Amino acid sequence: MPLNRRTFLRTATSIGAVVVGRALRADQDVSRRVVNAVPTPDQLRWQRQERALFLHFGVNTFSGREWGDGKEDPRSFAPTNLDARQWTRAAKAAGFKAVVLTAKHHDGFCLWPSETTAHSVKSSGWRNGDGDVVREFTDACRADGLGAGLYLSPWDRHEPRYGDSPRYNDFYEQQLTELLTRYGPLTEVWFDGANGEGPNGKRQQYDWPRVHATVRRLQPHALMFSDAGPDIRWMGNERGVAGDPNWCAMDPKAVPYPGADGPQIISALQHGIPSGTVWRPGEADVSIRPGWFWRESENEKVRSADNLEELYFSSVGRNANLLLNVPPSTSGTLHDRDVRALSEFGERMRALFENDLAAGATASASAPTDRAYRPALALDPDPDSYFMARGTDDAVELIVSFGRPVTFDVVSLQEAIARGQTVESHTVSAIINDTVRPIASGTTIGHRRLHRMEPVTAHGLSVTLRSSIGPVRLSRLSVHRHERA
Ligand code: FUL
Repeated sequence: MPLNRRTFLRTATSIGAVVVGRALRADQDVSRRVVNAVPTPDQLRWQRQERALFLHFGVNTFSGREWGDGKEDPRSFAPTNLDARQWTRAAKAAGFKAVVLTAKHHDGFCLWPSETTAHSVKSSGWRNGDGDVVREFTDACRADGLGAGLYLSPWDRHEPRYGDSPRYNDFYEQQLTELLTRYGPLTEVWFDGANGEGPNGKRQQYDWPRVHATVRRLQPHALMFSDAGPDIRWMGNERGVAGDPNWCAMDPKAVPYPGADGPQIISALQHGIPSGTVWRPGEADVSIRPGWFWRESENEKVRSADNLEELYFSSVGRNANLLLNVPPSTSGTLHDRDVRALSEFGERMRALFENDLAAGATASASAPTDRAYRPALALDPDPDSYFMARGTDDAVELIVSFGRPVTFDVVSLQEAIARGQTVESHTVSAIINDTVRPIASGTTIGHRRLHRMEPVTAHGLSVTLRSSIGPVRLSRLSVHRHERA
């Protein structure tokens, strides 16, 4: 049934969407031009953090397995020198703003003294059975001013109630409640979709609406991650590569539950859906090592700073957050090699982005603008001020003049995503004397789009922005150069 304007407005408001753009004609295609989801303040804060560290730690650290079978002896968990501050200091020094710890992986071993099971740190000899890794971790995050997130695997290979759906759901709810009530504010709760039981394995029907309601009630500011959101979506691979295009908006029906599989689902996760009614930005998870858990044999296979930079450009540079796994070793600390790679990477990113070579430039636009949205606002660092052209369906061109020759090899573009995401495609050209030469082009921008190129010396830039889903709002254009370039 076609929607008339009033019905549409009511519908859009009731589903939390906002209406943007010029006045609608009754015959306009509302699904494409008008509905535009926006982030909640917590999602916006999270997207601006860009980078988080992932810590896979547990009995697998000591067995060398990726997926424990739940039969591990709790006494095998025996870190010799656990130091959660070493984790958070390394994260902070490298520019990461939050850390997510596996409180329970698929083997069911709990890193906190849960009342729900004996399969936990309580039964290990570590700290005489009085230890609590989740407590030490959350305390360390707070001491270093980092967000704290927890991963609680729904799939549990130890717990006998797993597969007895209502009873396991109660057990899971109790574990979740312990984590949500004992450790202060959490920024993220991570639900992975893995279930390797196979066709003859136990079938557990999770009660996702109950899980989501519990997190919202007990930790209203914590964002929930899973393939199916509701707040943050999986990027569809574990290689740290976001889709291109990558929209933050999503159709909630596209991925109906965590762990749903199929090519269409992966495509929806990778790209989002521009007309989607919910804001569900992507998080790209990837490990610094071949495995998720630490293994001595992989110490030589830690990614280099160059490789970590590639990941940054393929995730953050394509409008997704990067969740980089750096697993603690059997000592309970991050291995020297991982720390070295992290700190080199962090130092390189700091040096690259600390100076904006477009600072002091002047800007103009191809279309008229109101003063409140003048072109110069795309050059100031305030993420909430933006350049927006008035009333045109054509491509908008922003022209930036440096007033001197500037050599750069990275261009960063950002949309004012607090108001939604609309740019569908864009081209960046260098203005060299009187010539204009295209140097980069792409699809979506979103929170950030990064372009790398061979060093270019130019007097200015022209950025052409095309949108078919709403007004273009460019919050920032900045220009950078690698130190070694
Ligand atoms: C997957 C798990 O099966 C892996 O072990 C790892 O935890 C990864 C981040 O999520 O679903």
